[in-house]
Amino acid sequence: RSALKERLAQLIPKEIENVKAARIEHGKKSFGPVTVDQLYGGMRGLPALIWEGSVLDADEGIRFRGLTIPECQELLPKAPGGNEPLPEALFWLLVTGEVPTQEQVTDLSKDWAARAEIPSFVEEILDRCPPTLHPMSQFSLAVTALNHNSAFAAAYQKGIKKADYWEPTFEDTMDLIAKLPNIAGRIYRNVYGKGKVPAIDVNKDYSANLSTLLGFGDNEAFVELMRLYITIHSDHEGGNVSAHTGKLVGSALSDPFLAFAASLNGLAGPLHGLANQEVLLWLTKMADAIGVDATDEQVKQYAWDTLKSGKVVPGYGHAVLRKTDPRYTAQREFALKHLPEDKMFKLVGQIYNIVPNILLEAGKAKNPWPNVDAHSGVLLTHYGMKEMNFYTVLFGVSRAFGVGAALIWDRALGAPLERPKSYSTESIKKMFAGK
Ligand code: AMX
Repeated sequence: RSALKERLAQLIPKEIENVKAARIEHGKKSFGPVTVDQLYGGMRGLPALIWEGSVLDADEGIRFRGLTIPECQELLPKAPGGNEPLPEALFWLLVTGEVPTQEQVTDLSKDWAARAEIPSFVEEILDRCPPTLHPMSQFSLAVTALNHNSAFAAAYQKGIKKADYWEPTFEDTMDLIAKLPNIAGRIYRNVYGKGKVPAIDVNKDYSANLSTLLGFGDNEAFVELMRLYITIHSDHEGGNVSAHTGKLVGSALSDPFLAFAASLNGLAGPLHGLANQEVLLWLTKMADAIGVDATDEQVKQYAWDTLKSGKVVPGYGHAVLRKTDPRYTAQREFALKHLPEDKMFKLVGQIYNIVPNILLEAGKAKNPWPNVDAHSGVLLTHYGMKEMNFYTVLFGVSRAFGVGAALIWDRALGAPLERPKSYSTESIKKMFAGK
């Protein structure tokens, strides 16, 4: 057993009691009324899910098990000589609620490196995809196919007891996360003609291996960026499309590969994870049209033109957040430290000074501030990863950490099949007739 599984086995009985106690004390309490508008309005603000790994505050942003992003940067173990938290440590935190030791983090790095290989038939599936098939579709195909070797699916066929569901879920989640660098690396190299995927180095951390497989392993700053990137993209509470989809599909006892592939299909939408690709496209078109040294007036005009043509400004706005996303700020600080003179970074900063006022003036968006996707693409571009269609794959690699941790806890706590009630407009009219 890995150190993490050992710790989890100790925590689960306590947490089951904790949940029982919370339900006895609060189970019949109400969050307040549900309005018909919430049913039509994408369920905004509707309290509907339990998600243990993180909670999102509209003003302050995300906290992973109670820790803000700057607190994670300070408290979580780092690589020797590195400044950014190791995603291994973040995963440990999401799963246990505890900050791990350096040794526990190294144990996870080694465990993931040992599980990293993907079956040859999955390699073949990826190799046969036309390079014109979007990298996110390829990613989802490969993750779905990993279900072939699912420990959970096999155990379920053998009649595993409900109390033990978490164990094969844990194994599948560890395998899933471990295999993503090989999948992402293969997609990147196949689609953009970057040669063969090299081997994993069992003595390196997850982000170093991911960077090597993508072809950027020699650049320590890129490796550091990956550590930060995965950490901040990992989890954003339970209601966002990718997180909620994974939880929903997992509730049918579909194994973690099937559940996470569903998450990826949601992440591939332009209002969600694909926004990082859209931002780069938008920035590139802007730079082509008005240059990277454009005046504020030109940037203003360009943003207004986007809105007037009926499009959204990608990277701005959020369904929950009402202030600048701390994930944006963390990336901005990284850029200020590592690439302060980069022209595209400067353009992103200029847009930050201009777009919120325009969105306020336009008067529709409830949140005029930037989200995580407004920044990630320029950092990747700076280090030479210019293929914007690939960016959401990196978001997907990161999101497996949060969805995986949630799937483990859902099975440990015996979360039931999700089945909310739906209504037709006709039934709502009848229900409230004369009221
Ligand atoms: N540009 C232009 N219009 C925007 C806008 C933006 N960035 N953000 C919101 N609006 C508009 C909406 O389209 C909506 O218009 P409508 O009434 O004509 O349909 C109106 O403002 C009200 O929307 P909202 O309540 O503020 O937002 P929401 O909760 O419905 O949607 C989001 C949130 C993120 C989809 C939206 O802000 C958006 O489309 N942003 C651009 C895409 C983006 O950056 N997505 C990434 C989000 C983070 C992530 O998941 N990775």
